[in-house]
Amino acid sequence: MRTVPRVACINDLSGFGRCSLTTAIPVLSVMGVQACPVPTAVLSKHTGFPQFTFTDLTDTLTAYFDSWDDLDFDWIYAGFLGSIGQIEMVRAFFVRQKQKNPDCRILLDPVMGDEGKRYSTYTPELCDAVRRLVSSADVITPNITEACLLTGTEYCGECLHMQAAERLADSLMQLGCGSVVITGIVQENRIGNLTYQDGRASYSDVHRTECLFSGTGDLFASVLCGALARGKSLSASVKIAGAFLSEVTQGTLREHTPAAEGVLFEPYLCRLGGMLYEEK
Ligand code: PXL
Repeated sequence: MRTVPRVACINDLSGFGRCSLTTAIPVLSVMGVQACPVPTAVLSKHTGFPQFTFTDLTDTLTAYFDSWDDLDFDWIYAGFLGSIGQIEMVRAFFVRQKQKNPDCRILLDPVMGDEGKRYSTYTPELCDAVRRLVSSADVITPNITEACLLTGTEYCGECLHMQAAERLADSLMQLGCGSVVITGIVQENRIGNLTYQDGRASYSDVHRTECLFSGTGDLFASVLCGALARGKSLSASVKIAGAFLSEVTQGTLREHTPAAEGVLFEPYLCRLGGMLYEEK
């Protein structure tokens, strides 16, 4: 393993709203991981705002990936994808990188929606293409909405019995990924993540804040990716990400930050390096 692990971060760049690359890059850096961005689209604000500009960068991606042919990565972390063509290019990049480095691992956060709704840019065709991409991933981190969209399951809210969550995780595994983390499962005043790996499910939860901030899933996946790239196990990485999310969302609530502006993670970033050493 490199002293500083190298991660290709395939995601959009949203100028305002703390999500995708503006979350992944600082989080990975502070965790001692080199973040190498592949911007899939440039937005002035994320799509949760009433108006924003959206520039799709699909046409730039082939040359971008080609120029990385002399590089190899320890992890690839892919999130928001803007078009079907782009998903095919990302899949080709996965294949090429795995050929170059069989130890290269892929974390796919299938960013498609939240609270039972698809994001406005996510057409059903785009969801189908993401479903196909899941088969190439080692770890996927859907929230409940995304898990339902991927498996064709009816969405019945964020409260999920463990048996239903395990069934959902099982259906996701059928899509061909290595392991599954279903995020944001609500049980009364707790919120947790179900990890499904090697045929076994485990669950860890934390105190829940009432407000749902944009970009929470991106922050979770970024911390998870940082911990995994630093050699932590999947279950330890999920606990680190869950504990960090709990701390920052409580802090964000105290500041009365508008939910669309995202999780106020900046004051807490410096804690992340230390958390790697606390969780075995
Ligand atoms: O946080 C997920 C996300 C990522 N990228 C863009 C988004 C969103 C959620 O709204 O709009 C552009």
